[in-house]
Amino acid sequence: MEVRVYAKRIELVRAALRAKRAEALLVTHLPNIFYLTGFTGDSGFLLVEPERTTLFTDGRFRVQARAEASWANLVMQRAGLAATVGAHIARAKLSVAYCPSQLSLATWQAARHAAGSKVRWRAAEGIIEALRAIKSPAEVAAIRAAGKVACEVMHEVIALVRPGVRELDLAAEIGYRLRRKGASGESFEAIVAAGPRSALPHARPSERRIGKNELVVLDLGAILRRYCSDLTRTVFVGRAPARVKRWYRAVQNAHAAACEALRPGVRAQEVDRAARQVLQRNGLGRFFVHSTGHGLGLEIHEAPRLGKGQATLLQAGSVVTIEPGIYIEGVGGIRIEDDARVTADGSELLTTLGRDLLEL
Ligand SMILES: [Mn+2]
Repeated sequence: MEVRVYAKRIELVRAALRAKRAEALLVTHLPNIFYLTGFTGDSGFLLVEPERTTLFTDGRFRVQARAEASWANLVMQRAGLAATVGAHIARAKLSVAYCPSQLSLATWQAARHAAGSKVRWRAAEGIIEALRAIKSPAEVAAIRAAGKVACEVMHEVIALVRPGVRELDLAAEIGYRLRRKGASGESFEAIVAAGPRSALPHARPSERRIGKNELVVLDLGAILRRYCSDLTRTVFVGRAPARVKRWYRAVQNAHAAACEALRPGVRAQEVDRAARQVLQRNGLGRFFVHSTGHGLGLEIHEAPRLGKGQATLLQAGSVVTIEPGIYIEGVGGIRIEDDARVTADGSELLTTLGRDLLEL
């Protein structure tokens, strides 16, 4: 990414800081540090100051930090990262905003101790997350590419689903095939859950072998150019009985209703409600135990959240999952999940793999 991309993001942070009446922002969450600088090291803090941006890291990342964020003021940690940052803040005499949910108590105490009693700290959640919620065209392109890889692997792995195959075997195929197609890794540990285990929304793949006449939920995602995708399909091994077809159609209709509701200017909770109402009308409301979707980007779960009570107004440029599902204990589960972009006047699906029920 070009330097001016980071410069622009940092200017937006400074504008948000002025509104919060703080002079600097301490950034401790690595995806946020990457978003503002391009630094990919796995240890570091960032301080956005009025006239400069200071990146704190240790000797392991000196060369990398110079290469990735040569424009930043680079400070190598001495005693510890938090103490180094605190001492820097004390010298600069700044009032500092920080994000409590992204700071351990130990780090917070060490930084505050080193900064001394004169520094004014202001808790401020979500400043960078609000910026990250609106994707640039380049970010959307990366998520779209990650979604394409996910769709290709889903298509291939569905062809491997048959009685006798272990969930773990399919999960291993998913990880391998994602990487072979250029992913740097999986957005999360893939879910392969068959039979009654498909009723666990976040089942971990097990030794269990897929049987005949079972639902199988596959949930996977690729990380490409550091951006995540997230895709779920549910298939049936054998000929699906009428009730499974009915359930599947309800989830499919809930998915379509949520996609239809997804547009700029609506509240996030309205998209959730659109999906929930379809399932409720089909008598399945109580089996929908999670929210309809979540933002995704540098992280697999980020703003905005599409759930009950989420009053955020959706804006063009957000990328979210749409993933209604039902989970019937002892029987099985069905989830259909795609990634969608909020456009100027509606939404567009970034993952396009077919979503009709496959009977294998
Ligand atoms: Mn998801």
